[in-house]
Amino acid sequence: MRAASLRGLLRKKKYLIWAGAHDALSAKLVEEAGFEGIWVSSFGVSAAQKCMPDSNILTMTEMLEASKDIRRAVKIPVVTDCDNGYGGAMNILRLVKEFEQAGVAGISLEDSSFPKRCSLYPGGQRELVSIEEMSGRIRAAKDAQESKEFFVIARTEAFVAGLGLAEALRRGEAYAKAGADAILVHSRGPSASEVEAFAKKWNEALPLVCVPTLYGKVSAPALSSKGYKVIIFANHALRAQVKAARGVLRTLRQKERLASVEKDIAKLSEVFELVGQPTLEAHAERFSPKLPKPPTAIILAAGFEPQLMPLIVDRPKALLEIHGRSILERQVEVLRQAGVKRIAVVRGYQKHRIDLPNLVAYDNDRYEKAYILDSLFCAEREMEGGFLFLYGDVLFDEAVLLKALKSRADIGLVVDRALPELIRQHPELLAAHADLVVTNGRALPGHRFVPPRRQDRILKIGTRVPAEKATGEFIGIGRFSAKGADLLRKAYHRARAHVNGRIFHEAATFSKASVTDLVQELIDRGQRVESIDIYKGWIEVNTLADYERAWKLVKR
Ligand code: SPV
Ligand code: MG
Repeated sequence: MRAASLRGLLRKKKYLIWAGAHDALSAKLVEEAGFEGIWVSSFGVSAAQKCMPDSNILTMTEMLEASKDIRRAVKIPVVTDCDNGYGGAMNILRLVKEFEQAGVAGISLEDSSFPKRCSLYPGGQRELVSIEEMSGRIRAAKDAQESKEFFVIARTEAFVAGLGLAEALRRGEAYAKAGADAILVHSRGPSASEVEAFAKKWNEALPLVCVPTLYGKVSAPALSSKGYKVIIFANHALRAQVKAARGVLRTLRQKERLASVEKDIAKLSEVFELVGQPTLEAHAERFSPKLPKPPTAIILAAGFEPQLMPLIVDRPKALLEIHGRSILERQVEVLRQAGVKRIAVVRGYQKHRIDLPNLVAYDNDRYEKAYILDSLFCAEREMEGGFLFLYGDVLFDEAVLLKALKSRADIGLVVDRALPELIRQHPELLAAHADLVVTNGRALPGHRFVPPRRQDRILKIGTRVPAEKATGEFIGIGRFSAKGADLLRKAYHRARAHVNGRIFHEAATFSKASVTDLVQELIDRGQRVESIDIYKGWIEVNTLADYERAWKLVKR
């Protein structure tokens, strides 16, 4: 297909200009600049990919791999410079099959003997193979191709070897007779006179190709007017790269500051665009499973709790250790196990003690005056897109967390529905400050509990909910969807602006408010707040007795 389009272009256009590429990215730039074809230069690939001289050191397969990468990156025809065919006619039989199958539009074969020297290298004797041998190479190439479109350029190095015009013509004519599709006449300049003289005497119908590297003054239209159909600028992307990279790297080394080179380098977005990053995103959107993004967890660990003195004389409550690991460490471990990637901690009292790796820290430096709701809003930035919050003193089973993470509620609070049973059996265990809730449904008294299929709504929440009316206890974990987070934030800022010094639900002032006060505000305004039901599986550490109990209950 590419070979056909190469032939189509040759028919359609007065002349074609190809540019050399040494890898997929440079090929992309060649295409972007509007050239009609890619020349996979042996000089370029040797230099750029292996930093080696162009002297038959690279193998056929290395040039093939480079050509495949390049072909994949562009739509325009790709023609590979296959030097002298890497051996004899037998090698060329294989070579053509490989390149044709790789989707390369054509190849070029030159009449230098093995090992060749790059035509541009100064000095040195150039040895050419006999006309017969080169003709055999061409016949082998034409015989091996499967499609009639595959394009074989025969290149003579007669001028480069100092053999003169007559020999160059003799060779060109013989190669035409052997079946070549075009003749590349190479010359080391310094002017275009050799290639012009050749074209003047050229009587065959075959198109002529030239590579004007060392006779750079002449323009492509001028060469075309002399009879050249394809003009190849073989190594200019490579040389531009060397000069630009060398300059930038030297400056960078000297100045040790990125700003010194910013103007001389491509923008990141340019590179993103070139390698198809926007397509990648579109593909991810189409083909990758849409996994819900785990929410950020915000752990509230700012407060100072005098009832825990002197236990917390040198650390915040969240750092109390139980069997060698702090509450915070245990929380983080369970969160990570449940797939939560981003964890923020709001610190306050003894904040410098909280220094766990991979946690994002926020500080409530006014923790003595601004309580837990303000602490939560220190991490307001983390709420975007939905979040989970945890009080810094709860220890819980992984199942509890998984339930919170699975909840589809816009606003859901984890509620222990074993409460009525607890009150009935051990009223002394109910903490004085417990956040009790009233839901629209109630757990049936008894030993077992199955959460309702449709989650109950929370109607009342707070420490002043009478125990006999309560149907559950809020455990200090809440889940907000993106929308829920939005609602919460709006409610917070609205209340903050308006409440100002007056009581706010159970709080004497807004800055003393708890998260539950704001949740009650949302409920009162008609917002649905769901109860994420659990049945036991958690404890809190709020008193010395709690702490003692935790040592007995929590596994080592
Ligand atoms: C190449 O680009 O590898 C060529 C052209 O063969 S030249 O380097 O001029 O020989
Ligand atoms: Mg070459």
